[in-house]
Order: sequence, then structure tokens, then C-alpha cells
Amino acid sequence: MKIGITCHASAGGSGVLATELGIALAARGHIVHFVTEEAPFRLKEYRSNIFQHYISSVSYPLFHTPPYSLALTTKICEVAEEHDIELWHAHYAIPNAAAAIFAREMLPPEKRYCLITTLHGTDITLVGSDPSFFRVTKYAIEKSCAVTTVSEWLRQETLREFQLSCPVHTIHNFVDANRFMPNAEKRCPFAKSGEKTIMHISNFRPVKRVTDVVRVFKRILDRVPARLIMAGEGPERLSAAGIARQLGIADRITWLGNVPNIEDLIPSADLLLHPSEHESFGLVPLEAMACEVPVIATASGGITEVIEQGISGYLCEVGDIESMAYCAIEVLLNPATARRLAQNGRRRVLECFDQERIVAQYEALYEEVRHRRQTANLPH
Ligand code: GMT
Repeated sequence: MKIGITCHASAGGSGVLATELGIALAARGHIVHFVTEEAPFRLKEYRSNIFQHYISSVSYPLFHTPPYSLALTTKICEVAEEHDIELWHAHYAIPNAAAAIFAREMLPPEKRYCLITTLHGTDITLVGSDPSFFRVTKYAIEKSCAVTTVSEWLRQETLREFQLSCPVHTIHNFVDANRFMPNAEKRCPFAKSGEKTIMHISNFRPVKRVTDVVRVFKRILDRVPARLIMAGEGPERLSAAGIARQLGIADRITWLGNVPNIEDLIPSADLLLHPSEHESFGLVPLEAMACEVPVIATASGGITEVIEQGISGYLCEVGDIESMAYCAIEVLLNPATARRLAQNGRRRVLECFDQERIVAQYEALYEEVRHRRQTANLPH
């Protein structure tokens, strides 16, 4: 199939998932065209069956900010027409799904593609529900040929928030378990001998509660020699670094910035901390589980569909620093507990969230939508 994909190119989970999906679809023989602002975070090199198109936007003194969404719409239209795209997959409602609807309207009828929209979380919970975007988000969802959410929790949130008349399907995030693998030999290059490695990976937005990571780490240090590896960039980095200084543990933390080949880093961790306010799925915990790294996360949102409490990881209440530290110390001081969580984590990945299984669900949905398009009236 000839497939177009739009996603946010930065290091966020929606763009990462869209990129991994595009790579997997291309490996299965589909032709995939990405339309993004720049090369997606995990797609910097050439791959066969994948084509990349970047949006060029014009700045002009009349514009307060360049009208990016219109440039995006124009690019989608141009790529769809030139490459006979049959199906467009928009990741994140704003502006990607809305732009793909507008672009479809601009195409001649015989060139109009089927549109799939995948909602990732903050596009519904934070952005889409804001009054300034509510109507356009609802419109984009209802005018798509099919809509997916990355967890059942997000599906319910979406139906409740937007009072939708159309069906919404859940297709969970996935991980390539042949790339994200355990590696017992792997040692963290930043930890000294005898130190445990604690890791946090995110875009350091307020929803990630990165200051909780630092506070939990302080309590861990009271009992276990350790180093904290912080991978990512974002607005909360300075607050977290400030708290580390106040707590006198700044020299025990390594800030790495963004790491695109994160599968090379995760296996060196003894523990992943992921204390988000809410998480519609939790792709980073899933990637850690695939690498047999025990995860401590918060019982909020779709992550409860990923981690089975006490079996394939630990889930604590949001902001409960003491419980997270208690669980972390339990994992770090008891090799049997760590091994059990790690092995159950990878088993859970292989049983429920392996790339092959989930990508096949997307392909089945694409086929169903294409078939419906040929036999019935779908929005276009
Ligand atoms: O995690 C982020 O803040 C980025 C965000 C995004 O939309 O780019 O990630 C969301 O999408 C991921 C892929 O579907 C999910 O695994 C994350 O749970 C979700 N993040 C939140 O809900 C906060």
C-alpha cells in the first residue's frame, strides 16, 4: 500500500511511535512517505521504501507566527497527489489530523485518500480539550475514516471528552523486541564500579514529573550507591537540576540530552523510573521492559494496561515519593526480585506488545478502511 504519515518530528512518544510504525510498514513492503517539519527523531538515515518530505514555512512580517498548519496542509496535498497515496495516517490530532482532512478536501475526488487518525494522549487530555482546540479536534476525529487510541484508558477519555458518534479502536504501542533486548554485559559508562544505574528518559515536560525522579533518587542514595542517568531535554530540566543541587546530589547525576538510539543505552540500567502525572500508554517503560530493565511507574492512565502491578513492574500513586523509593530499593537490593520483574516484563512485551502483533493490527485496520471505502461511503 502507498501510505502517508504525518507526525511531530521531535523526541516525543507520538513521533517515535509513528516513526517505528513507518519503518515496520516499509520493512513489510509498503511504500511510506513521511511529511514532517524535519527528519523525525529516530529516522535520520536512508531506508528503503521510506521517503521523507519536509514542510517549508514562510515567515513574513505580517504573520505573528508563520502559519505552519497551512504549509503542512499544502505539503500533504502535494505528496498525496504526486505519489498516489491511498491511505494517510495522521499521528496526533493537532494539527496533523486536521491538516490531513483539509488537504483531502483540496484533492480531486479520485486522488482522495483514506484517513486514519491515531490519538496519543496529550492531543486529547491537554491540547484537544483546551477550548481553543476543542472543536477542531472533535471535527478531525469525526471526519477520519478510522480513529485509534494507544490505550483503552485513552479511548474512554476520548469518548467522554468529545461525546463522539464514531467508533474509536484501541491499538496499543509496540516495541521491536529484536532491537530492544537485554544485554547482561552492558555496563553504564557513567557509573563507577559498585554503583547501580537508575535511568529516566522523557521530554522533561511537566507531565513527566522529573523533579520526582530526583527526589526518589535522593532516597535511593541514602541506602544504595548509585548514579542517575537523565536522557532527554525539555522545560523541566532546570527545575530538576536545581532540586538536585539543593539536595546535594548534583554530582551523582549525568544529563545526556536526547539519545535517538536509546536501545543501546537502556540495557545498561538497573532500574527505570517513570513517575508521570498521567501516561496514555508509556512507550519508554515498554522499551525498558523489552530490555529486561525493571520499571517503577505511576498507576495513572494507560500504563496500568502495560505493567501488571508487582509482576512485570511496580506502580505507585502519583507523587508518592516514599513508595517509589521503597520499591526502588527493594529492586536494587534484591537480585531475585529484580530478575523476576525483568523477566516478566519482557515476557509481557512478547505476549502483548511485540511489533509484529501490533503492526498487523494497523495493517488489518488499513485494509478494512480501504475495503469500506471501495464498497461504501466513507467521509472524504
Ligand atoms: O510523552 C510525551 O509527553 C509525548 C507524547 C507525545 O504525544 O508525543 O507521548 C504520548 O504518546 C506516546 C506514544 O503513543 C505514549 O506512549 C505516551 O504515553 C504519551 N504521553 C502521554 O500521555 C503523557
